[in-house]
Amino acid sequence: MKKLFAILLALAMVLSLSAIACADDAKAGEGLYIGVVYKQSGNPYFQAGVTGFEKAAEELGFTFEHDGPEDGSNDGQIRIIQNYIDKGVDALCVSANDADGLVDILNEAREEGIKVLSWDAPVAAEGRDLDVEPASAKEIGLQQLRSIVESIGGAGKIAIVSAGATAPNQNLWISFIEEALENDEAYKDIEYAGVVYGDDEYQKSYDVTLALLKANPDIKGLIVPTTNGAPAVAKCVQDEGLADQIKVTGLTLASDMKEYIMAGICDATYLWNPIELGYVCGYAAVAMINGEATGAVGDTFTVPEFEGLEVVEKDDGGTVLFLNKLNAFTKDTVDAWIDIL
Ligand code: RAM
Repeated sequence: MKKLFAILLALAMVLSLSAIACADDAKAGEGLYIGVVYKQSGNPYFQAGVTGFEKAAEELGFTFEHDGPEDGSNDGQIRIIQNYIDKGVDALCVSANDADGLVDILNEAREEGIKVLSWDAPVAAEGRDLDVEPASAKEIGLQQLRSIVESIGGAGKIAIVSAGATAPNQNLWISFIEEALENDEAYKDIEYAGVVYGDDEYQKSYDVTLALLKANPDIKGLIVPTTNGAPAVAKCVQDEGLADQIKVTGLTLASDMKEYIMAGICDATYLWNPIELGYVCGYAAVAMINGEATGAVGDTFTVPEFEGLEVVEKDDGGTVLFLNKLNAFTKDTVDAWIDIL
């Protein structure tokens, strides 16, 4: 009897140990379904972001769909989000074309229990649970300003060629650039010609740059805080034979800009790694669906190879998770990045 009891006990221990092992093997995102929305389809920057979500999905076991409107419109994003709500997603990860334009539809989603995260371009605070950003908007904006001012030798006229007029991320970066231009003594010799919008379309960015240069023949520097706009702007400068007179900086893919960096039109351009942005957002979404985090200040996320991911307050009244990795692409560093971005 004692022997039988011992055998049964041993069996029970083996079974419970294997149950623990199985539980360990179960992936945190198994059975979860996420809808990823970006500003526009066909933009390589967002394709890189999707690669990051794919990596997170492989590791965590969730499934996801991704989509963005062809025309970069708010209405197009509303249609995509409605479709995801109808399909029963557990979380939405949205890069917004208009911070306020998605608040109503996203709050409808939240009422149905869907977690709402913005990534890349923030949704207004009242329409999201958490914003995931590459770095502080102030730092991203000022890095580009410091860079162009250095490139043009500290004095002269500059302008900005941005994405869409309502783009929440570009508008924030620009607001910090404009604030510094107005208030910081370091920029007293900089004349500012304002912003034109290329709507994240190559041809439109080229055309508005051409018009800007015709209207301001004395421009010395251009800031282009959009990956779609930057190569078009640099090409325009090159085509106009102005490579010796005008410097360009901005937020760019390395592969798009190598040619213009090597030609000396850009001393440096910048970008975080959008693959990492999608990757971290995928991890954050799963943790929030599983109730391990709500997106409140102080929440932390465990993501392989990332440290110190802690939610902080954002000055729009919501909360944000920063990756804090901004890379510079120069003659010396661009080659290390062109196969990645
Ligand atoms: C474009 C988009 C995106 C922005 C990058 C820098 O691809 O406007 O939102 O983050 O540029």
